[in-house]
Amino acid sequence: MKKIAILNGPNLDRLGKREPEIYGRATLADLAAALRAEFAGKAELDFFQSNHEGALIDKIAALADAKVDGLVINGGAFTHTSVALRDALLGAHLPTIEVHISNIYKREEFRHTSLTAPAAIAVITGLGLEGYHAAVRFLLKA
Ligand code: CA2
Repeated sequence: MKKIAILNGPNLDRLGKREPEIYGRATLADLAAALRAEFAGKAELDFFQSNHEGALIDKIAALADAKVDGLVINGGAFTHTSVALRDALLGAHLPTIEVHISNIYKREEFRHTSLTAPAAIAVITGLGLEGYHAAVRFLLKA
């Protein structure tokens, strides 16, 4: 069975608890439950969330060492700021899909740049939590 990691960056632990008009009402636990339900028996899913840049980087290195089959990452605001996260992803050489719940291109100018996107096969932005499902589906076929 393929192993797929799902990484979420800063403040995504607040999902469903604030700003429902942008991010919806489902929590990160709801997302994990929905993904586990869809991919039961099809993929081994490893969920990780951190508000700390270094913790995300350490996790990416560990996933690279473990040679997981795919990575879905929502780097949150680090997407727009972190050269270190980009370097970690480029160095990991893992099939990666970048996901954003909101459409970053409909929002403030500073969200229009993703430093991490060049490390990804594709970016899914604006499909809500469905983006994570689509990303895992793609990685299982890839
Ligand atoms: O749309 C996305 O998924 C983002 O990656 C979310 C980040 C934002 O900085 C990116 O530009 C786009 C923010 C995550 C904050 O999530 C919250 C969720 C609920 C309540 C408060 C924050």
